[in-house]
Amino acid sequence: MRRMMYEAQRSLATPSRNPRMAVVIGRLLGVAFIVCFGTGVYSHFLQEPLPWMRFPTRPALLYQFSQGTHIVAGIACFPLLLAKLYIVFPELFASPPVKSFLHLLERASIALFVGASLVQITIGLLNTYQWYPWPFPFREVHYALGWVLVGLLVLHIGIKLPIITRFWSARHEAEREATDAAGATEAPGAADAEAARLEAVRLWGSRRPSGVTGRLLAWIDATPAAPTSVSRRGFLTAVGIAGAAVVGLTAGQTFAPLDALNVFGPRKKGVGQQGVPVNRTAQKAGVTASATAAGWALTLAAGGVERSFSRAELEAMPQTEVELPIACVEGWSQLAVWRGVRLRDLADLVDADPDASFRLTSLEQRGSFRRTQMGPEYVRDPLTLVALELNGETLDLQHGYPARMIAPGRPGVLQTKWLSRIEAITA
Ligand code: HEM
Ligand SMILES: Nc1nc2c(c(=O)[nH]1)N[C@H]1C(S)=C(S)[C@@H](COP(=O)(O)O)O[C@H]1N2
Ligand SMILES: [Mo]
Repeated sequence: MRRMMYEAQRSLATPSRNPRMAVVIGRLLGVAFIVCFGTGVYSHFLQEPLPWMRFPTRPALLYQFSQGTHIVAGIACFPLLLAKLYIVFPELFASPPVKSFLHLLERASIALFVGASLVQITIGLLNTYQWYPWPFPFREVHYALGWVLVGLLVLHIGIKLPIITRFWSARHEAEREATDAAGATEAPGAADAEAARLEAVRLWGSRRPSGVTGRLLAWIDATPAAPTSVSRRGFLTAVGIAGAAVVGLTAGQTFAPLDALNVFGPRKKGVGQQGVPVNRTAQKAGVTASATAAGWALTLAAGGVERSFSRAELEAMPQTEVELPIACVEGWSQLAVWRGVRLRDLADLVDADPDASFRLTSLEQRGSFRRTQMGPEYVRDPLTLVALELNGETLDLQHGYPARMIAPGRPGVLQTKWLSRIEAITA
């Protein structure tokens, strides 16, 4: 059995499978996880604020940027995680499998870490395609796993600290070179490594790239003259190309300059009524009749005061034009020009408390976005509008006609369409 495990490890040995490569990729993966966690938690609290929480309303593109970054970093996790698993795969066959109780705990925590990571990035990605082939609620599970992963990441870094410091501290440079040299001659599978190297030379050539890339590779590969360097370089190049491809071919759904390359992103800029993608249609929301009814009016309520406004009355009030994005939690976003009545003007007409939060209710009868909440920082912001027009035309039914909310720095889910009632919440 022991022999079999050893043989398995031996046959899997290749130059790119070494602790330093594990650290290099692991570091990038750690950064991507932390970026995902930070932007994810921000998105979470925007949607479910604790009572005392207030959020910045500038830059107006903040959420577009933070959630776009979440999806980009999340997508980059795919090639990085696969690369990392590739590198450490032979560890699966380590023998003896368990050396001590502590070692058992270490291996169990890593198994959990790998499993949870794969689930997290898979459900995240499928969510951006609005595909939910699982029986649990996405947001709750994705949120909980976010905390689990950060906990396991800290634990993992703690456990691996000896390896990490050995390969990153300049003070241990000499020691590192010594272990490398020993590893090159004594490691099991050295012959296989040599074969892999020759194959890599055939595939990638032995020329070293110039410029920044060359210097970066030289830095990563502390032994540039060593025969194994080419294959390591080839591996990193492959991971780099895979990462650039998956990110480059989707990031355009958020970051406009990359739009032309947006091949796999679930949404495309400019496609949809009035040049803006539509998330939930009026038909699906079941509001076609109520939204086009002649008697529609928007009701504002605060304290005991309640006033209703027809669309004509809203159109007769002072109008403001703003440029703000719809920035969906799913990662796509689209900048657009909106025109309508400032929410704070309407709030003043019903003498709402300046510190009051508002509750927005849609004509929609069911659905989780039928009711949303807005803190005073958004209510009082001069860019927050009850929008009546989009890109120079009457707001399309699909975009929330007769009136929808648009505010700076908020997730798309909170930009309530087909408004029917806006009320101040008294604490
Ligand atoms: C380690 C990696 C990741 C971590 C730690 C993470 C963490 C989070 C957290 C904490 C949230 C907030 C959930 C909430 O609102 O309650 C979130 C939201 C989200 N994440 Fe991730 N995430 C990761 C990877 C990904 C990936 C790979 C994707 C997709 C490519 C993704 C897509 C999303 C989406 C679409 C949301 C918005 C959910 C919603 O509000 O409906 N995430 N993420
Ligand atoms: N009433 C209502 N408003 C809604 C939604 C909804 O389902 N119902 N979807 C939200 C989501 S998730 C997004 S991203 C934006 C999309 O706006 P658009 O369809 O005009 O682009 O509307 C938001 N407003
Ligand atoms: Mo959305």
